[in-house]
Amino acid sequence: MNFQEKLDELQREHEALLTRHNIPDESYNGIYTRYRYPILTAAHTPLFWRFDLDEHTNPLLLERIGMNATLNSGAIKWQGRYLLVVRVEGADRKSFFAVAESPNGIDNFRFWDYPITMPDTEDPATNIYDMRLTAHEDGWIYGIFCAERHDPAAPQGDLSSATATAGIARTRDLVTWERLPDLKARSQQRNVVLHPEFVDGKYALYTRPQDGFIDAGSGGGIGWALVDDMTHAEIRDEKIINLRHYHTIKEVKNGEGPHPIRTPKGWLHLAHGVRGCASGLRYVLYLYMTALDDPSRVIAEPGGYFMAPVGEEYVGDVMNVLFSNGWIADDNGRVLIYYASSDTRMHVAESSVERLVDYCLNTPADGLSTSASVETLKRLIDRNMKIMKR
Ligand code: M1P
Repeated sequence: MNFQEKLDELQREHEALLTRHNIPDESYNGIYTRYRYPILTAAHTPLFWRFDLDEHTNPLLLERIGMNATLNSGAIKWQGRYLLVVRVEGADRKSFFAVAESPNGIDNFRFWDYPITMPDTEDPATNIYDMRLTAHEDGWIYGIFCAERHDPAAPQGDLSSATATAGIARTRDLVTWERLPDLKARSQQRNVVLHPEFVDGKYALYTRPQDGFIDAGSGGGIGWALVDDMTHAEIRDEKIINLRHYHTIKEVKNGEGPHPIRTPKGWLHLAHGVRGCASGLRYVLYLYMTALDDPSRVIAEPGGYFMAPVGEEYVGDVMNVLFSNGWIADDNGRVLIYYASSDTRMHVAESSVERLVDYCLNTPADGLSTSASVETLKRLIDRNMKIMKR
């Protein structure tokens, strides 16, 4: 095959992948429906990001810049378009942000031509990732993400210790971004999310204080802090609003996903919980709700996970991980949940505000022991026995 024939073939295959129709999965729980095909993989990135298309400089048509993964994506419905700010990870292990757009939120995602140019602060980060998008009532779209740097306190020769800080930027068009100073906080921070409305006249942040880069340690759980000014955001007071507990899906750590959705019955939150097991850390997704008049007050939390890896979702760069930092609530109540599996690829699941609120308000809470779980189960069986005997 000559250069042009091979290129034509690559383009045909790429186009077929990008335009593949997605199909709802058949398994049923009434709560959500997964879609069968990943919506974004490394192979979805444009060929013109990966190949030098000039036959003179690349006569063998070699891939020049490898892409490794498309994962933890922020999401927003903007001007009627479904947009993801995708964490794309290159073969060089550097993550960057790039917008992918779909006409329906389910399939046909296509990357915009250029990745996002995110300005640096005076202290440039080595790696940035996991953006949460918030169209705030102040008129800006904010992106808060993890800015990772080599730990200046690491012993000489230790090239893996790092620090996590919340980087902050804002935009009006998702093309041009104004970088604001990183969040000032006493501890390291990841999974920081901006609430979409002012609370007591202030910006409200969901936080995740952590002792180290990986270890949440004494952090306690998902935190809450009010901030006067996003152009100089500083956490002075932080309280933990969603705690971790022994022998639960979030005993090791947890973190807020995307910003919560306002519903008539309260703020609907999506988060991830982490536990340890013999094969390493296991990341699952869970939901909880907070009060409309006080988004920091938990009013419902179903026991257990909402979504956990299934099938190929178990397998990837970091196994046994589901992670979500993006969802979109349509005006008709449909909710599209965008999640990554095993730090490798992006998926979508569909639900509705009605179903998710019902799930939150009517799923039994975690009783925190085997005997409590068995009593909860027996109560449901008792009620169902009466129905079945009618
Ligand atoms: O590898 C799983 C996840 O690990 C981290 O999650 P957390 O912030 O809860 O510690 C992040 O690095 C995340 O990007 C990654 O998906």
